[in-house]
Amino acid sequence: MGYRILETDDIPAYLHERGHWQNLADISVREVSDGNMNRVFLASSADGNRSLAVKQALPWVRVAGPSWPMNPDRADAEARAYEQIAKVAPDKIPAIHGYDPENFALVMEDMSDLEVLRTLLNEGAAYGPHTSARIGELVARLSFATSDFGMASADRKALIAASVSPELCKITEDVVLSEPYIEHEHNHWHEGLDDLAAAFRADARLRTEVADLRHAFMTSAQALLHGDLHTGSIMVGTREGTPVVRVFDPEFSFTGPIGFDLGLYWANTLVSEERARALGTLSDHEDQLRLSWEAFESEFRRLWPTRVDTFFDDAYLDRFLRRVWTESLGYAGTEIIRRIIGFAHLTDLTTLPDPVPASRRALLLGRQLIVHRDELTDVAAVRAVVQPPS
Ligand code: SR1
Ligand code: MG
Repeated sequence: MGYRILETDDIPAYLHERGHWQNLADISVREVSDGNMNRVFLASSADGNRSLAVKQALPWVRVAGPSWPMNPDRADAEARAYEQIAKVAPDKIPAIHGYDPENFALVMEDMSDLEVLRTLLNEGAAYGPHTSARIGELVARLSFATSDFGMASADRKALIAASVSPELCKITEDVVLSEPYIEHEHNHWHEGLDDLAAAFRADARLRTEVADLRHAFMTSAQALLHGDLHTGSIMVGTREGTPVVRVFDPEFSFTGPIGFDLGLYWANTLVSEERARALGTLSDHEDQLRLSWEAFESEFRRLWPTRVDTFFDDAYLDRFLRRVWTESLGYAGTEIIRRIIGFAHLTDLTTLPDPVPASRRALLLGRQLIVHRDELTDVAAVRAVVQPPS
């Protein structure tokens, strides 16, 4: 039949055809699309005992419409990423019930009993002790398993080839790693930020450092990444008294620098911290970079003895982790900056009564993280940049 764009009314028959739902009499469907790229529908039974989510990639960027075409085969990358993550951290992603490559649609667990982390944080909630640790652990497990430490060389080459994702990588190369530093129609910002946006475009040092990070993004196939690990790609909650953390939306997945995943998460925690500081609701925000890094590092070190290639010795592990740390800081800086003067802004800042003071702080922090990343050798040094001693 070929690819067709699913509408709300199509979902019952679609789920039936695909063998996911027998009795269509008791099904109701609503669209809950929220992200920038795709459509999501939730189907549930009248008695509330059964529900499924259907996510479909459109042939364009959802928030931009048909004027920004985008190959829907990005859903293939998402399905492949879920497969890889399921091997090492099945408890940290939604259950996937099926992938339909013809329609670029995933049928998956309904997570509407959980909350998007960004939404909770914007409402004033704390992170709690588990979230960032689980994220650090997930990045360590996925990246170790899909690196040259966790896979035989030939298998790795096959993974790299299978994970090539030119269109989605180009989005990141553009909207995160170049456009904010040049004149571009995608860029916009709050009027109180004109001077900083202009200063960043004229900042040769900043631009060269971003070029370095951009080139590493393009060439450094260290491991399979989630590729868009911000707080809107994470759901949290409690099930049967147990804290639950689920990462979703890995459509930007490809083999790239591990620091890109950690850096995106850090950027979003740091921006949430600026929001909380502006509103006087600061709680455990300041701890999140440390918690996620410590969990990442200890899990990566725990896995190290299982590496498949022992020419990589313990001294090399230290060097490698140092590189990941430094690049994570740089990517955190680029993510902060693009979310304020580039494309796809963050509600953390845009919904503040006055977004300007917190946005200015965040922009300057982003620049520091990029330009001084080599000198920021530990968490304390980073914290001193986030909150300079008064
Ligand atoms: C055109 S897409 C803009 C952003 O939305 C996605 O969630 C990624 O963060 C991307 O950079
Ligand atoms: Mg997304």
